[in-house]
Amino acid sequence: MTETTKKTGVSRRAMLGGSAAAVGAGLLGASGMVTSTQAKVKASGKNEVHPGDLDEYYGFWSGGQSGEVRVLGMPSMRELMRIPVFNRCSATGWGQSNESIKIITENMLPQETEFWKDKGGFPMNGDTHHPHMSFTDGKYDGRYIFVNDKANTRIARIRCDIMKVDKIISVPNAADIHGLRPQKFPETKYLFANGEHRVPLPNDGTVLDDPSKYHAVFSGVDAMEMKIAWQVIVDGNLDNVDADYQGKYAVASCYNSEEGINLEQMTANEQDWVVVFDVEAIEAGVKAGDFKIYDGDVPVLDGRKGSKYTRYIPISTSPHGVNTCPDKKHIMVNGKLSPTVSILDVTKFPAMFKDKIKPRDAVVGEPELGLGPLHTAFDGRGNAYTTLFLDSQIVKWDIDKAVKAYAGEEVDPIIQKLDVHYQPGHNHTTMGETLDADGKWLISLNKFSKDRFINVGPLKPENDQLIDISGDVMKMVHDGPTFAEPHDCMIVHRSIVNPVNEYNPEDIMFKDLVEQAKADGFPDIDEADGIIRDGNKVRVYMYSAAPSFSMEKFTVKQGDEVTVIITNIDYIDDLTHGFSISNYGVAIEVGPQATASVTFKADSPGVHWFYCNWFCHALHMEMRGRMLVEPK
Ligand code: RUQ
Ligand code: CUA
Repeated sequence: MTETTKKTGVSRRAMLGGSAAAVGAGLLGASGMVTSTQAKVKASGKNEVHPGDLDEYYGFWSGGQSGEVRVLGMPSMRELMRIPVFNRCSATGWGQSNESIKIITENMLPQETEFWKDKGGFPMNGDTHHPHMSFTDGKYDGRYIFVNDKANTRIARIRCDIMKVDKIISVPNAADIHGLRPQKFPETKYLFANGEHRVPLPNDGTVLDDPSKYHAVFSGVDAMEMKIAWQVIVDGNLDNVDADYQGKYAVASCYNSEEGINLEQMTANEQDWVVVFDVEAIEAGVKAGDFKIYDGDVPVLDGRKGSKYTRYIPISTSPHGVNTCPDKKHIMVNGKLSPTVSILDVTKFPAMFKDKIKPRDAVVGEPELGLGPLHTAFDGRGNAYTTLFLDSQIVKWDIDKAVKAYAGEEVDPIIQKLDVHYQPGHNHTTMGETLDADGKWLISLNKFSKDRFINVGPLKPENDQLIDISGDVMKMVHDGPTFAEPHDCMIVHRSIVNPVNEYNPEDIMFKDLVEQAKADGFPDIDEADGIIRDGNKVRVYMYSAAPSFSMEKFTVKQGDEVTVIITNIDYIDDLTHGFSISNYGVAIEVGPQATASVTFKADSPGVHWFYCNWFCHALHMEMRGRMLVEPK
């Protein structure tokens, strides 16, 4: 055994005897409740979207460790688009075009810039978990999608008009952003972001193997500015988070109140907690100067136990998902290791903060639902749908009855259990995290697909199952394989999202290029065509109209730093061009009416064809030219 396996107690043999067996037992369904097995279903047809017909909803799916966000049509579950976010995308040139590199790097912390300097400039990976849309008055407003990067402690914002990222920020002081939620009311002023792991503050090597000096940090991010507004140190770590419909609080789950560093220590206590953050009190604390500055010039307040900024509500060990109900009153805390969901009543929070009631008195229900409750979704009709990871089921339950049962009435809140395949994490209903929850469809994001698809080798897709919840019973209607790893998704009615068909040449995203072109003597970037030499820096301007580039060839010298700036002057729907140079590793997307640029060093002499790499015309293959690189 290596030192590491000895320390954590993890070995192949231990795993087979322990956790694998627990999962196996979970598969058998230990709860004994009445269940609906719909392992094989005949399509009801309701979810079918015929060729030429359009979906009713947009689904925004996180791409997990692929680092991207995906757009699906719902209920067809057809994948419509991929939005590169924290990944390097070969198709679009995200991570290579100058415009994307600027977005990725402009808000890195100085020490990150230094660290990545000789490693490509920025991280090439990401781990997206929680995509959420901006809110106005408790409803989706169609402006932005926000998503976290757990792997490199970042948050990105996607513009819904063009379905591209416009901002990426690094979060100082915190480690590994996991839970992420926009404020719901009156609008998304803040994003609430959980630093999941505990680290020293500052994490500069002064403190190392002394976990008692590690902290988890909660961040309030100004969502429109994409700047960290304030941070709060908490006890324990931070997992998931949601906001209330009053705009006053955020609630974050904590596993590992023990502040342990291995599995045994992290699960030792019977109880963990959720932390409730009082947003107004925090803002007042910032105003009053009750903070310290560590890294990144951000006010950091102390929200550990006893602080006026927070309250800690005890919950059975290792709670996970936090989901606010569209009834504006209840927030569900999913038990994970406990078979229960704890129902918090937000109307009790003011009294809790005034210490008129104990934190635990904010719990008004705690139904026992089954093994491994992780996340809960809502239909707007008083029902909740909770994923049971170990039982591989979705349980539908009545919120009102659960509250009554807790108060002592003899009522059973459980309505139905439906088998899903297999091991669901998140689930999500149509419009379910807003006041517009419409109770039509439920998605179960299952972590394992096993036998549901023809075998593609040891690495299998996940299985996202579509469930019809419009009637009294849940009905499974579709299996949808997805690649790594949709942790979470959100589903929004198509009337709210209104993307454009072409870029606006005046858009802020093109400003730098338009200015540069002007300075280089091209007052109209649509007609910019020519070569500007500036020492060993060369700027090559051309425009493209199917099926040709304005320039048939250009000549540079070996060793030149070449920037190619291309404007796509086509303004026809769906007419994207690309620009690729053979054997130079260069490939970028140039959308209709967009300008894009890429910079590379011309260190390989000879003839290099450049060509359009997005199929655009019958003569797309002919859309090409030559870069001639004169040897030194
Ligand atoms: S968490 S499977 Cu990353 Cu959303 Cu619960
Ligand atoms: Cu332009 Cu292909």
